[in-house]
Amino acid sequence: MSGHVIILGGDGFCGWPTALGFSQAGYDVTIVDNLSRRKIDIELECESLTPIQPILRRIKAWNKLTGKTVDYVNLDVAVQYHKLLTLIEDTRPTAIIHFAEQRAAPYSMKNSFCKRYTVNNNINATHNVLAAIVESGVDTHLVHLGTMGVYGYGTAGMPIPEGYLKAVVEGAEGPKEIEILYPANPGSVYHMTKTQDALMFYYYNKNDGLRITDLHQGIVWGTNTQETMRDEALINRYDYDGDYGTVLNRFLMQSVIGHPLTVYGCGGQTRAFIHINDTVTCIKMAVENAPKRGDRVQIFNQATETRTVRDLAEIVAEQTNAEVRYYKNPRREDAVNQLQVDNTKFLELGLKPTTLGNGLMQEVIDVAQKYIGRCDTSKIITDSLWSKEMEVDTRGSSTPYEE
Ligand code: NAD
Ligand code: USQ
Repeated sequence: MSGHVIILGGDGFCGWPTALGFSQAGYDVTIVDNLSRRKIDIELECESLTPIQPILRRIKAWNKLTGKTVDYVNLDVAVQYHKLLTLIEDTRPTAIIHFAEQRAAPYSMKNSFCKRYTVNNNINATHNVLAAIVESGVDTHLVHLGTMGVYGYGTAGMPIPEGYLKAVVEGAEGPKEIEILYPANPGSVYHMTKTQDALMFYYYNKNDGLRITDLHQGIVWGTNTQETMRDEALINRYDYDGDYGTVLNRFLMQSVIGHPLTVYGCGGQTRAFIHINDTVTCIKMAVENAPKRGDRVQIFNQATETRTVRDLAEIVAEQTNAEVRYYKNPRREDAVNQLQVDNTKFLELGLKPTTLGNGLMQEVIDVAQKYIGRCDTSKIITDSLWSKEMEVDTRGSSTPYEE
């Protein structure tokens, strides 16, 4: 395996282990990141539970350990178009992996500044990459991290297909089968930007023949991969706060510090999950199975299992004796939904899913235990609300809110 990959957002939670995974596999890697996520830590007065090192120190530690070089370019993909274009022209990458977006749904709903920042950043970043690939003339493969949330989590009565939906429409000459992009149904401003990304991919693929893979990823859990575990200076980010912490990693950290598990509503929300190891594996599979020129946008569902939030809380409580509490849901979402996800494409490529039953929850608990002194408990309860009428619930209840 060889070639050059540019990793946009390579300093982030998914991007950093992906960068090391590709470097380990023999690729030349260039990380692009404007460190905006680290700046949001300062804005929110909250840090990763794990002590992540500055980007150049991380890269130096990797080089010292392995002899491998990873390049780093600080640029804002949403703003510094010409710097991005020059980088693509100079490096002529095999693939560009695009993680460089504001990814927290609660942060995107916090206030109008955060809504506008999320839209400006995410949509301009994606459009700049597309326009720069066209202008450069480089035949590269764009691999984008999208989200399961583009589909909504509606009870479709069938597994959510991989991007495209077969539909029967009433034509002039009777019923006709067509295939359309699965209808977009975003649940936050953040998720809305991902549905816009999908349209931009559709257009640039149709108009310019760009080769694009959109990975509709579920909620990522875990912290470390084989590579980030090799030295403390390589440790990955662990978000636990009410904006950036995702549900399973939050529950695991809460169980360690003795905070009740913060189930929103009745916990009947079903979501799709994937372990960070599988994120890296899937992205490698996507890069190595690029669409050919002329193929439509390739869409994979990048998730390995679905669970309700209540199930997750029960599993964590059973393993750790944590208390489960129910909080008024700060989000506007269905109290209960079913969700089945078709992930045949990655399974056919050989993915062996890491599920909750594989014992890796203990590894996350161990990481949380090690760094628990860094936790600011005042950041656990979210104050990001989906609408003005909602209230922050700091106390919770021992019984679920109505379904
Ligand atoms: P993250 O916030 O940890 O990483 C994103 C990185 O991109 C950060 O390092 C940030 O500084 C950088 N960035 C953001 N905007 C940029 C810009 N304009 N220019 C340059 N760099 C920029 O997020 P993550 O958890 O690693 O998520 C990465 C991608 O995967 C996101 O697009 C997200 O939507 C998607 N995703 C994440 C999850 C998850 O559970 N974490 C699940 C599904 C999809
Ligand atoms: N939830 C709780 N308690 C908590 C935190 C969350 O009950 O303490 C619930 C939420 O209400 C929601 C579910 O858990 O129903 C998932 O929330 P989350 O914060 O773990 O995940 P989400 O907001 O959906 O976003 C995350 C990533 C995002 C990615 C998305 C994939 O931050 O970048 O796109 O997962 S997906 O959910 O499949 O759309």
